[in-house]
Amino acid sequence: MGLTLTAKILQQHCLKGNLVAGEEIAVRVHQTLTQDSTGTMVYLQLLALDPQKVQTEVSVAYIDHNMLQTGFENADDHVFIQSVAQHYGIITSKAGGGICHQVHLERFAKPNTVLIGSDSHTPTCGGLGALAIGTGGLDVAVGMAKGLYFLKVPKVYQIVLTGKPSTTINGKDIILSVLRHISVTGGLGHVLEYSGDGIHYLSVTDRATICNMGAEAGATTSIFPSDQQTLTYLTQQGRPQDYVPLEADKNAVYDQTLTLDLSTIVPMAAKPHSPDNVVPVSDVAGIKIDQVSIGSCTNSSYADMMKVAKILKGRQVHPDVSLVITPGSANILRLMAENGALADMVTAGARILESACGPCIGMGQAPRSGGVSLRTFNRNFKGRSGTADAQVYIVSPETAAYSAITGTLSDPRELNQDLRVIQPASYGKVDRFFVYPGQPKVTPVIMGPNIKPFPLAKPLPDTLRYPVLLSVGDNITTDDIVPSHAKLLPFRSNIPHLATFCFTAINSTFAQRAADAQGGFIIAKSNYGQGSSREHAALIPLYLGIKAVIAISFARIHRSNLINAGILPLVVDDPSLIDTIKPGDVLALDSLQSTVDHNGHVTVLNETQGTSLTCSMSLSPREAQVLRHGGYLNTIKSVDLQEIA
Ligand code: MIC
Ligand code: SF4
Repeated sequence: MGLTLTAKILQQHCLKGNLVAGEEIAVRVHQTLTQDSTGTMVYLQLLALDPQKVQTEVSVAYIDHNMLQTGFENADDHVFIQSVAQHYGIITSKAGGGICHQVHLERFAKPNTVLIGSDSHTPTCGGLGALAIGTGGLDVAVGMAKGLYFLKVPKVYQIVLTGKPSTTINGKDIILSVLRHISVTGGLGHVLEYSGDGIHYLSVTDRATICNMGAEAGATTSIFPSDQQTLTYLTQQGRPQDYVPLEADKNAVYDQTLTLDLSTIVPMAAKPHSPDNVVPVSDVAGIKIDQVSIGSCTNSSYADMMKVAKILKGRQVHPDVSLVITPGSANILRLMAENGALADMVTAGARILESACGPCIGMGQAPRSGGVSLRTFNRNFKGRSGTADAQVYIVSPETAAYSAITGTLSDPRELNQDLRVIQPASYGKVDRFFVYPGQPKVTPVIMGPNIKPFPLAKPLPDTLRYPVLLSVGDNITTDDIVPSHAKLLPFRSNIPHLATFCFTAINSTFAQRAADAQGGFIIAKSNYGQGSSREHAALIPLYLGIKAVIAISFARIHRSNLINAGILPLVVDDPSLIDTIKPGDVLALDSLQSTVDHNGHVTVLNETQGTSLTCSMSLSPREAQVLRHGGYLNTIKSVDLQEIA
């Protein structure tokens, strides 16, 4: 039986375990990336692990999320991250260098390597054949300290792309079409692996856009083969030596297959408030818009920027529209300045932002009340833009730029313009935003007053008896659990402060009630914890005394974050019973230690209703140990990782 591309990479880099779907293995980690909003926590954890130096080939600490410096907090965090990076042999990409995933693709990612990152869009680098996985911060800290990562062997979902896309089609329209088919849960437990004749028409950056938004399908990661397009890109980036050819065996066997004919794909839009709420742009054309925002790690490549510049050149942004553009890296911004694209944008009336996440993470550019915003980003969850009642549509840069001119949501095919971009033979580079590390353990760690210790759980007790503090529905995002915007991002290194905002958009009294109750449970439905990798969505409930989340299912990264923090992720065996548990009910869980050790079923006795149900956790032996010890960090301190793998 032939091997999938995913299996080939996992097999080569597997350190321990069997390549059987669902079983946990340990893999060698070649590269890690962090960004600043999750990074402060990662580096506090790395300090707790205190290796001599990082055990990876390349580790990069990007500063790209928390860019507003309206007080000392973000600036302190940046200095802290850079100082820890220097301390342990990590490269820093300073503020202004660009968005982590775009810069990593340009400068560091390599085919046939394992990259983990403390950001859910780390799979972007799957666009050039890396197995790139978004994880919680503690997993990245362990990856740096020990050079390994534990994951459940995913199933492989083959996505066959046939046919040739038209020139107005962006990778974004392709991944939106995939999401339309498989929804925000369709990738759970799978790697989305692309193949077929159509992939040869897709550049590495289009592929990166597609891999980036595989995160929105809940996939473990997404990956393209490494082929001529990969070699071309790496050559343009000045590192052809990093190329290795890589593809699945012809007779590889997949768990599922979806075939898409690229010649039939049309411009697509994800309507409010979910990335899988996808329709052709023509179905929603004519909606009056207030704001257009182009950029983010999904669509800020050189080619995307040049297509936007082509559309804007000689035209004018509609008087009722605010158009903001965020190039993905300092190098792209430099190229645009040199070739005149920047002038075309500004002349048309575009606002240019620095190379960073910016509006995508709510760092400014919140739309007006009830405003309609078109964004080339990857997530349009309610309220994420910073305006609770804004209507956010996710579209391609082509659709966004054309709509900015017309003032309404418009189909870029009407332009009838050749949007092909001639790539430079060499992209050149801007190196000055990188700070390369010197001798490890020489630079002192600098910690400002906003940086507070993170909470640690206690070893698992044998019984838990607490009230239900909150009951929520399907697809609760980590943005719902811990909101993220310009006012709160400065407190990512201050769990006690951030805790007061936990679940505020859903239930304004939760944080106070949890603090008063000194222990409790959360009840949820399907796909609890989708979206961001922020481990704050586990650490803050831990800080507030949450002992277990009982749900129908969990998103992958969040489930790991709960276990890493020492919170039980209980999956109800009969989903129809989840509604029998009401807020305020007192639940009792017994014999937890032996149940966790034997990966058995937990009986949840609802003392208030006089009913009971059972739950399971599908724990690997390592995860069971982690829960027993009260979290990953406590475990590593007392047990040798190699032994528990
Ligand atoms: C996001 O896009 O939601 C973020 C902000 O990049 C997060 C990380 C975070 O919450 O800091 C992610 O995707 O993991
Ligand atoms: Fe940054 Fe947005 Fe990408 Fe997250 S999705 S890494 S906030 S650009």
